[in-house]
Amino acid sequence: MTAQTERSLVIVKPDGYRRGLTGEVLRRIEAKGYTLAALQVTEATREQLAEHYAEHEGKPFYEPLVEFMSSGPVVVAVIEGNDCIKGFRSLAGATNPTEAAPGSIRGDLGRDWGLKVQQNIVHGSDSTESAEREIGIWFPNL
Ligand code: DAT
Ligand code: MG
Repeated sequence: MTAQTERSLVIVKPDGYRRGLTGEVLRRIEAKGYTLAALQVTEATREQLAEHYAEHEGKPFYEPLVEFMSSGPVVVAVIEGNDCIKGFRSLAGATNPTEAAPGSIRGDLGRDWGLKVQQNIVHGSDSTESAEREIGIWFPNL
């Protein structure tokens, strides 16, 4: 029996979009062998961000995070492939770009800018439950 192909929700955050890194992020996803199942440039609404980042509500970086994610266009993608949730988290690297390993998206392309929230170029779902929940927020028709 074949396992159902896993899906993950990836966002190129406003810093990545502004810096012209969308192609580089998508290139790494495709070079790794994952498939793009959906792709959209959009401006996130406050409602989408509140749902997306519900787990972080009340944390000191929550408001700066929502503000930052509203600061410009984002590119939202659904990627597909066996174990792609873990695989993309590995491609992305650690949350803190200073600590993210060289070779990872955040390690190669990100840095600490001394702001209240880390601007770390990409989001990737952290579990199958989050992935399905997040895909529902950004791609209600999928
Ligand atoms: P990740 O994006 O690696 O899953 P997360 O879900 O814990 O990390 O946090 C969401 C985003 O919030 C993260 O990408 C950057 C920011 N962030 C997290 N922890 C932070 C902190 N301690 N200080 C500043 N920004 C933080
Ligand atoms: Mg997270």
